[in-house]
Amino acid sequence: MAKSKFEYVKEFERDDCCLPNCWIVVRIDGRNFSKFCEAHQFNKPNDVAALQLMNRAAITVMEDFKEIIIGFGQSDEYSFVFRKDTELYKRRASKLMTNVNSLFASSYVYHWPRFFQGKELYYPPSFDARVILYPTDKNLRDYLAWRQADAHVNNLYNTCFWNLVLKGKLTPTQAEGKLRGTLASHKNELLFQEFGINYNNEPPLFRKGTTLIRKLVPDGTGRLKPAVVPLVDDIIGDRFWKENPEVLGLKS
Ligand code: DGT
Ligand code: MG
Ligand code: MG
Ligand code: MG
Ligand code: MG
Repeated sequence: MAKSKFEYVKEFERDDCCLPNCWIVVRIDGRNFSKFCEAHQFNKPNDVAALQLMNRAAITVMEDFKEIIIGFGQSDEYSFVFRKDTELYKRRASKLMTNVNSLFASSYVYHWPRFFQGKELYYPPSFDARVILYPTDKNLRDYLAWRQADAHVNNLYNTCFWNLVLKGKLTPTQAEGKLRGTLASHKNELLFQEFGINYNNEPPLFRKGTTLIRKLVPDGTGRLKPAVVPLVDDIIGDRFWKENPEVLGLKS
C-alpha cells in the first residue's frame, strides 16, 4: 500500500529499547494508596487480604509474562524482574512497563471480590510504574535487598506508630514525635516495653514481603508442572539464592 503523506509522523516515535544483557526491573506502586487504604478501611498497619490481593495480581502478571523470573512485593508495590536476555517487545521499555502495569491494575480489580467478600470497591485504583536496568547480578540482588529492607524499616516504624495511636492513645502527631530520629533498637524496645510485642514474632509476611518465583509442583496426575509460588523468605542473605540457583541462572 502506498504511504500516506501523514506517514512521516511515525518518525517522531523515539526508540526506548532497554540496553542488552541487563536485568529489566518493572516496579509498580499504588497511586495515593494512603487514601485508598483509608477509604477501604484496610487494617493498620497491615491488611492480610490487601497483601494477598497484591500477590494474586502479581501472580496473574507472572503467569502471563513467562519471562519474569522473580517478583517481590510489599506494601502497595511490586517489582518484576525480566530475564536479562528477554527479547519481549524488542525490549521496549514503554511496552514492558505499560503492559505489566495495566495487567496488574486490572487483575487487582478483577480479583478484588474474592479477597474482600462483600466489601465494595469504592473507586478504581491506579498504579505508577518505572523501568530500571541492572547490569550485574550483584546490582539486581542489591535492588531486591533494598526493597526487602524497606519493607522491614517501614513495617517496624508503622507497627510502633499504630500501636502508639491505637493502643497507646497518642495522637498521630504525638506518635510521630515520639518516633522521630529513633534507631531500630529503640523501636524494638518500645514495642516490647510498652506493648509486650516481640517484633521478631510479628508475621513474616509483614516483615519480609512476598517473593514470587517459578517452581515445579505436582499437578495432581503425578506429573510436575511449573507454577508461580509465593514465598515469605529472606532474600537479602545468600541462602535463598543458593537454594534457588535457577532464578538468576538462565534456565526458565
Ligand atoms: P504515591 O505512591 O506517591 O502515589 O502515594 P502513596 O500514598 O501510595 O504512598 P506510598 O506508596 O509511599 O505508601 C503506601 C501507602 O499505602 C502508605 O500510606 C501505607 C499504605 N498501605 C500499604 N499497605 C497497607 C496496609 O496493608 N494497610 C494499611 N492500612 N495501609 C497500607
Ligand atoms: Mg511514593
Ligand atoms: Mg503508593
Ligand atoms: Mg509504596
Ligand atoms: Mg495495537
